[in-house]
This record gives sequence, C-alpha cells and structure tokens, in this order.
Amino acid sequence: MEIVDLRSDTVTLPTPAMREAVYHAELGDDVFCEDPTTNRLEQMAAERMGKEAAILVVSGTMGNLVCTLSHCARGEEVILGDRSHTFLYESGGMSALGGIHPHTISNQPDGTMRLEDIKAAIRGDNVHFPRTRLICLENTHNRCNGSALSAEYIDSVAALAKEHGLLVHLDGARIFNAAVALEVDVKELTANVDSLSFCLSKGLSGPVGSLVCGSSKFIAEARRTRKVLGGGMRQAGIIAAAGITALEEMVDRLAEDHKNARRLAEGIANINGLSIEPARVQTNIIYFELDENRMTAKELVTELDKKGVKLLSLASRRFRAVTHYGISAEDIDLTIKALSEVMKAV
Ligand code: TLP
Repeated sequence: MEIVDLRSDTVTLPTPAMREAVYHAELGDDVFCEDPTTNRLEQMAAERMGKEAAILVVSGTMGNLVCTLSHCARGEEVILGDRSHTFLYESGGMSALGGIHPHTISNQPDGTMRLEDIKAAIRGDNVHFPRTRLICLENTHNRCNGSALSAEYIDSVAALAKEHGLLVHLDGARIFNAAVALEVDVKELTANVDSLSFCLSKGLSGPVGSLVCGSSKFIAEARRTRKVLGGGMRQAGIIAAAGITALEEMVDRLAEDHKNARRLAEGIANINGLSIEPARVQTNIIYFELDENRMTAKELVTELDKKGVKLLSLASRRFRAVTHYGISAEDIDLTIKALSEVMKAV
C-alpha cells in the first residue's frame, strides 16, 4: 500500500540530485572551517538572507538555541509567542542550558504578537526585573495555521526592538514557504532581524541541517556557542552538499505544496463532521477539527492509518496535516476520500 504521510514536511526524503551531490561532495574538517562544501553552503545562505555570514547547525532546535544563547546572558529575558515552537517544543533549552527567562505573550491566530503586547512586556530598569534582551518571531508560524508574517509586520517589531535597545531573532524554519506565499524576495522578510535560522530538512527536503544567519560578529559568537553544544561537525559537507541542492532546486516548487494544502482544506470543508477555515490556509500547514465527540482524534488517526494516510492528532479533536515534496495532488484526493469514508462510518 502506498503511504500518504502528512504528519510533517520533516518526513521528506532527499531527492536523487541531493544523493548525487552528497556522493561527489568535496570534504574537509569543518571545525577548522576547512570543509569547502560547508563553506559554500554557508556563503550561499548568507547571501540569500542578505546577511554577512551563516553557520550550519544540525537542527532547527539547535539553530534557535545557538541564537538565544549567543544573544542573551543568564537571567536575561526573551519575549516570545505562547504558541511559538521555541516555547512549546524545544525542551525549554534556553532555560535549561542558558538560564534565560522566557516571557510569553499571546500569539494571534495569524502568528503575530500585538505590538502593544510586546511593548507592555518590555521591562523597565528595576532591580526586581530580569533584563529584556531579545524578541523572537516565527515565520511561517507553525501552530498558527502556518501563517506567513509580512515584511511590514516584522519591520514594525524590529523598529520597536531598536527603540528599546533590544535584538530580534527570527525562527524561520519555513521562511521560504513564507516568501513564496507572500511572493516576495526572502531578504525582505529578514532585512531587519539580528539573527535568523532556517531549516533545510523540512519543505526543502534536505536530510539534515539548518542555517543560522547574521552579522559576521554574531556568527563568530554562534560558532563558539555551537561548539559548546557539541555541534561542531567534521566532514559536514556530506550534509551541506544536499543543502546546496535544496537551496538551488527546492524553493520555487513550494508553491505546489501550498496549492495542495488549499486543495486538502477545501476537500475537508465539504466533509460532514469536520471543521476547517480554508481561508486561513496560506502555506503548507493545515489544522482542522472534529465537530463533536463521535470519536476521538486518536481513533480517527488510527482508522486513516489503516487506509494508508498518516496525520498528526494534537488534541482530543484537533489535527494537523502538512503537504510537501512527497505529496501529489492525487495523494490529496486519496486523503479526502479516506477522510470521507472514515467520517461516514461513524
Ligand atoms: N517542527 C516539527 C516538530 O517539532 C513539531 C514539525 O513537524 O513541524 N521551528 C519551527 C517553526 C518548527 O516547526 C520546527 C520543527 C523547529 C523550529 C525545529 O526544527 P528541528 O526539528 O529541525 O529541530
């Protein structure tokens, strides 16, 4: 049976071109900065993002952690969304390893945080308070319907940060999905942030890796922090070679994933017993819900699994589906059919 795996875009396998690139990659010791393939990828990433420098790390989680640890000292505070990946799903790394204090404020359904909420969260100079140091944004916003944050919004947060002497980090795990959805050059979304990380191993289908981008001075510090975390790699070109192919060949096709996500959302909207707002679907992530307790989300996922379709259940009635390189329009139709059959059977 063919499996339609919509649990995440992290399940994507490297393309034949990536495997070929890995085979031929020129290698060296990257801790000595002597891996030519890694150096090339880092230069490409920095150029794409309009930053001076970049560094390869093993994961999006490590990318965000390297940035928060490099920007903040112990006891300093980070303002971030209550539905952000860094707050929810990164094992509390900033507190566990850096003694950094997360200050969460509400994420709106479109992934933004209100400027007035951010402003209110910035601490005054008072011996009782931690010092605010950093604001973190996420684009696209995973838990907020895969929404794309606009350049105008990001710039307004960056301006507020500057006014208060703060820094901005962008978790851009899916930044290229945002750029493709908004039809802008990705540089417009990164111009005014101090650091960003983006993933090779999600929609771009690379096997491993993320890049952290920023000023040369910041990346030198990030290189030290990465080493502290045990993330200094040797022949990292094995990973970087696939990453170069990902950047060269896999960005523009993300539009197809967005189209498939909308197709799925529209199909789900026509199924009795399921709820979705198709208008919210901007990129490759969709969330939908069971209307009533006819079955649990876990039961629905199990029934679908028997039909070869894999989804994530997130709460008792909530699901996530993510489209990617491994999913075709036919797979979407198959998923809609499988969902209709399961819903009719209960
Ligand atoms: N997200 C994964 C899971 O961890 C939930 C997924 O399947 O979506 N930032 C954002 C916005 C992410 O969505 C993720 C991964 C990360 C960072 C972390 O990346 P990795 O998994 O490479 O550490």
